[in-house]
Amino acid sequence: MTSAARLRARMAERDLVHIMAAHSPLSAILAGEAGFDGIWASGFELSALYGLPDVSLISMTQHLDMVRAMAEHSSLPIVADIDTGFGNAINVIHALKQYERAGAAAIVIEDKTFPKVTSLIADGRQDLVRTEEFAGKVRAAVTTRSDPDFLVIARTEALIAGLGEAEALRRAAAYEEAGADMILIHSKHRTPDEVESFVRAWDGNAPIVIVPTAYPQMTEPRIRALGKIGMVIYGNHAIRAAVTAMKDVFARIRADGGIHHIDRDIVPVEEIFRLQRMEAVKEDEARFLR
Ligand code: SPV
Ligand code: MG
Repeated sequence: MTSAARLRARMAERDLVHIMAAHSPLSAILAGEAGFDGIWASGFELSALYGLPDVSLISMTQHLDMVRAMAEHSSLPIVADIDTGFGNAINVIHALKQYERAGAAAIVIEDKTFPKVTSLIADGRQDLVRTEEFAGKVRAAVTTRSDPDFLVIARTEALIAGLGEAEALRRAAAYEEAGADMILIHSKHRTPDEVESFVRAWDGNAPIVIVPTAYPQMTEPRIRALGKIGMVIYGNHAIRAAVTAMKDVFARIRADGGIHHIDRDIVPVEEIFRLQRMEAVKEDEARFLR
């Protein structure tokens, strides 16, 4: 069973799948152990990991290498955030083949111009490509996939760009018509009302994907009550958790003048050995080292 088939099966058995951001094989492993249904190979998180803003600076190769590494270490399906698809429909054709081979289960492409600007930044430059142009990119992706289960998720940034609900609905309908399996609607409103209004007005068949980073009040019971939403992505909580923990631990070591207090508050090194599967190395040593 391909990872795309596993994601489809999970979606069929649950009304809502929850997908956690990851930026490394280690964070992907932890997301798996926490019980999430899949991994969001977030462009924002990987950019931040490299100390870069999320403005199309990370190359496809860098992102793809990370997707491949995560797929090797986690059995969770990967939803790959490929931003604008690295160019036009021709670039999308190339990208789709690469992500399919890398072991991803889905790609999300967004209707912004390349280079894009991260969505949640205040007063960001948010230019969208023409609806017809983006529908062509979606069609290119859908036509290119060799695994029929591989999901093509079309993301409209119409609300992020301030173009309003009617434009968001018009674009979403055009992308579904072009073959998108799901529609990701993104919003940076601090309350769920913008997204809730879109979801209520959506009369397409494609299930909706949301990324409620800006409006965390949108809990899973509230999402379920709304209906039509098949996937929730927790977009940047792995990198924010890592930053929170490192800042706290680094500051305490400086303040304490040593590692003597912090030691009992962080995981023991044995926990890292477990995550690295050192046990398997020991077993192989016993079997094969002569
Ligand atoms: C990402 O995590 O890279 C996303 C979500 O695309 S957001 O940063 O909110 O646009
Ligand atoms: Mg992104």
